Amino acid sequence: MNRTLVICKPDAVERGLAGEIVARLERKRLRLVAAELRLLDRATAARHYAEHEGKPFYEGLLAFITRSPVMLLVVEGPPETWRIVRALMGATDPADAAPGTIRGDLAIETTENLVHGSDSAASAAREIALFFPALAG
Ligand code: 3AN
Repeated sequence: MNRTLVICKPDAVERGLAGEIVARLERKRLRLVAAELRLLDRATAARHYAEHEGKPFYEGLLAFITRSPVMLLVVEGPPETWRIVRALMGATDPADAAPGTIRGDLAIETTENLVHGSDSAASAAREIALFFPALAG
């Protein structure tokens, strides 16, 4: 089986939508392997978003993701599970996210778009190792 990382971002937890997001993943038949509510520190968030360093939205992104607890999830499913999660999430900009997706149904801003999902198999491995080192390998 294949695993990927999902983050229900601070806006999701603040709005009481973590359960809705978990339910959508479970209804799709993805299996929860790990789930933890955690307040991210800046250093961990910076490692997670290293690819965005230097972009105009980088500081705001770090401030947002560390402002209140996130719900970290590892989910398991068939090969390329990360692609299944990305399809459920919808496009990064909620204006482009199709109805029926998490962002298409529940988000209205690119900055506060509820959810993160690994964007490749390599990212999934890196992010699982970052947030759940005991599951790495
Ligand atoms: P995704 O979350 O769909 O994987 P990424 O990895 O490109 O998208 O971006 C990570 C996060 O950075 C987004 N979820 C969003 O919060 C923020 N972000 C990306 N692009 C922009 C942008 N043009 N303006 C503001 N925030 C952005």
